[in-house]
Amino acid sequence: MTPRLSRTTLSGTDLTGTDLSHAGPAGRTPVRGPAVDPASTTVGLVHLGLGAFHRAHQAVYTEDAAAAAGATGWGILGVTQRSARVADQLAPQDGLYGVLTKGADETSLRIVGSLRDVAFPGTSTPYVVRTIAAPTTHVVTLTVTEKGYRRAADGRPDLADPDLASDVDALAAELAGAEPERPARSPIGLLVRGLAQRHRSDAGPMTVVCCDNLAENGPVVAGLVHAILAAVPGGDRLAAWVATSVAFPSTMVDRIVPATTDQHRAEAVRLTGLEDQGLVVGEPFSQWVVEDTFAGDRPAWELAGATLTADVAPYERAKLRVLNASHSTLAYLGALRGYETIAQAVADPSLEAVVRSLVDEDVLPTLQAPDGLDLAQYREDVLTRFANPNTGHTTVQVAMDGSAKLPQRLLGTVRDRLAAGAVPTAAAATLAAWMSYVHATTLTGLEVAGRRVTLDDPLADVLASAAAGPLDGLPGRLLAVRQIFGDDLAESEVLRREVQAHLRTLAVV
Ligand code: CS2
Repeated sequence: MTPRLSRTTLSGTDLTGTDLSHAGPAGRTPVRGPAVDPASTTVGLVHLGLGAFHRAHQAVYTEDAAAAAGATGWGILGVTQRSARVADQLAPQDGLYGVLTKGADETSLRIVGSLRDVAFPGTSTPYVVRTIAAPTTHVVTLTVTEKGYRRAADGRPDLADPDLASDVDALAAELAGAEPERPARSPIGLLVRGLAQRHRSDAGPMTVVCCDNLAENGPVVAGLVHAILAAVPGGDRLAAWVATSVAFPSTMVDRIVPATTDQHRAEAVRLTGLEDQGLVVGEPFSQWVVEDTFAGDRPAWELAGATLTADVAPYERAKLRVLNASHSTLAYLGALRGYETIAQAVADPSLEAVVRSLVDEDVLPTLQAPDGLDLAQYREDVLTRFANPNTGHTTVQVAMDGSAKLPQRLLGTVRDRLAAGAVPTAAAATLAAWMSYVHATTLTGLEVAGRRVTLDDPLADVLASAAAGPLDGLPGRLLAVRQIFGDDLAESEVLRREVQAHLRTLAVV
């Protein structure tokens, strides 16, 4: 039987050093052990949302930064969101896991040692809250996906959401002196309860770093925290402390991280001789731009290749509008044509042309290039990354949660174009592709690579009923979902007409 990755089994291999050039058993694939010594690394950062993206991105930067600075206080407590699954996979491995990097021409694997502990809020909320409140903890990072923030249509916290409401109740009790025992049910609720405890124990300032694909993600999270505190009896003192002692820098995060498959896991076993249930996969490219407004200590992420800057907005906007919007376009059109992966979709010249029109005609006119970035080159680089045949990133994975993703990655472009008096024809093509996907996955049926696909979206029920009905009314009914489109776009006759025309081309209406 293959032994499971852990500190003990790892010490029995020759992967314990930090040698970057260690050749794996195959003699060609570089494989390396942790860059930090897990045994002497203590927790200084709490991460909420322990999915694959965090493990392939911020945890790697944090490990490299600690190694470069010789720091031992930047281990991570990783907190899962909805289930205990990832914590259960990683706990028996002492938090160790591999990142398998799949380039177009090369593969490598590294074991990451920065994840020092894992927790599931369903059973360990008091521990997580205590750790956020510890004076040795300085940073909380978040990757909980767009929908994880429980925002209502107006961007404010959805206090009617039962999970958030439960946390707000718990917070009110804790502000009145109760111990933080009730299991947290929402990441933002858990964050606020952790901050409350930190204030109560006078543990000093803290920085909350949102790493999700949201426009202006720092102010978004700060706004949610303050809106929750304004709604809770006794929240004003805590709000005053948050205003002066907690920083919410914005960030732009970028790395393509497909879902890990059994094939990836088997490849990792061949490379290390150890079974790894926490394995994640990523492309070689990785970028992190962080606004340098921290309230206290932070890892020296710049030593690991991150860009610390005064203004993240131009990077964030370019990435969301070019990369993520193109990704969604390829996901919807690709899935509709039966392509399993993004690489297959972008290899179809007609789909590549749709993406180029989107970027050139509608997105680029709304962007200001960040310093030193050539946006046309950026578009090419993004297309090359999508074409990497070895990541296996699926169209259906990127297609999920469209109702939460499109407002962030596409609707800003649509609004800016309309405000400039332009008709966003190309951006409307992406909306038509999404509508067509919603229609197919809720009504007519869609098969991708032999599998039936159903709509995976927090608003799936609302979208399914909006999709039902006479076909020529489809764009009007879906645009009328105001949680996604707001009043302005719901009522835009220009947009409806453009989407309708594209749906005719797609032969949907
Ligand atoms: C993708 C992103 O799933 C999606 O919606 O567009 O996860 C994308 O892969 C990352 O943002 C790349 O940094």
